[in-house]
Amino acid sequence: MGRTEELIREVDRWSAHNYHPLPVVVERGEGCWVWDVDGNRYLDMLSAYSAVNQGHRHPRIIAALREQAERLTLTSRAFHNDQMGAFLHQVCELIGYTKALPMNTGAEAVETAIKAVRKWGYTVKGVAPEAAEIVVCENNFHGRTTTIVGFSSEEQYRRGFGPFAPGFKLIPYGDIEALRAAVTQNTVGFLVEPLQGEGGVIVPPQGYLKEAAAICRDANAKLMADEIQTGLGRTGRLLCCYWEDVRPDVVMLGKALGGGVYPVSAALADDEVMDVFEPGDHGSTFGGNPLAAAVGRAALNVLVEEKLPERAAQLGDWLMGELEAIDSPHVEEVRGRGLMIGVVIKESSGTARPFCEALMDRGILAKETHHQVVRFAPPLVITKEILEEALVSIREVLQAPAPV
Ligand code: IF1
Repeated sequence: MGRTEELIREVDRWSAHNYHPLPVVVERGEGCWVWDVDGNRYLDMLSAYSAVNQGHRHPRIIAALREQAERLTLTSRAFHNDQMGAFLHQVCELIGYTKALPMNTGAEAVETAIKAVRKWGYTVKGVAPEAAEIVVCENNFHGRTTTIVGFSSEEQYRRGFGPFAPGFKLIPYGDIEALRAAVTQNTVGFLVEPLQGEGGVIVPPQGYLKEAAAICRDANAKLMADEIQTGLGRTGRLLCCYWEDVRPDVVMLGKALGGGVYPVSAALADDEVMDVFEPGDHGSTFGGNPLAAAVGRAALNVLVEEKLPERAAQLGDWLMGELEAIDSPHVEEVRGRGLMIGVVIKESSGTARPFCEALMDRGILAKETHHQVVRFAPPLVITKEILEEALVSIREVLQAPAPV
């Protein structure tokens, strides 16, 4: 038995079976590339679902991790540390909000935003106790906690995990009239991905976010943008909302905020929302720890100094064009923004998974989403030359008979 099979068998034996990974065992990563245990090199076209925007093991981020690890890694928030203030100052100034609350995972940033907006609803807006409502969209993905999957429209994410928290109203994504109709005096927020990732790389109609911001303003409700996957350059702007010049009331960041080396997330808002938190209201053992803060600062520096959002915009436009130009009997649509691209496979050609396996055989790691979509989301440090090389294999796979 080869090393790959041996290691997959060990995972199969000792891990809960909560994923169906591609049959590849990665042991090393650098920039856009990863190597498996048998020494095969692959182009990473998933970037750990946009947590590796800066590339695998970016030297400046690794240096920050190492340096801080030599000094101090964790104190809890029971004491101050010398890194958190500077990190939150940097992220607030970069993204343009007066305060941030640091957490670890994206789901924790979403839960933090939900708690903040609900408490703002009760203490500032004057919503009756326990009556706060947050509007969310069908096909959403905001994480895996029971509160969050409670408002998922994906049956599998909910099955067996109830009962769920009340106070959420589902509407169709991209349908501005549905939002207008859903808002009531008890609405405290509209939680939305500016582009639905897991939902299948769904770009909303032009003007949707702008209209949503206006409806929220008129209803004295908060526009809550989940930029955990779309933010930090992924779609070609620092935030995906900037494509419509929209400044959400609350922004959730995660994934690439940790530079692909450490879980770092945060909820950002202005004082009117953030000041509802009082000492002891909310927190987390690791949230805002010095190692996360040092890594987060380096992750943001790389993002800005290497102009990763601009790269994603330029390379993404070109890549979308190249993918659209492929004459393939299997492609229904190519959609996305920046370097967050989905190639939709026709049902008549089967599902996206076999295409991902065929790409893996050619040294490209991509992941399907929602059965029919091959997602392409390479690290934003990728070059046009590397993408041109990848397109040779992508064309081969998309122009060959449908893989089974
Ligand atoms: C899994 C999906 C992507 C996210 C958005 C919050 C979170 C995520 C927009 C929560 C996380 C990850 C989670 C991971 C796979 C991946 C994923 F397929 F699940 F849906 F990216 F599309 N908001 N997405 O995309 O952040 O708590 O994970 O740090 O759960 O399978 P997290």
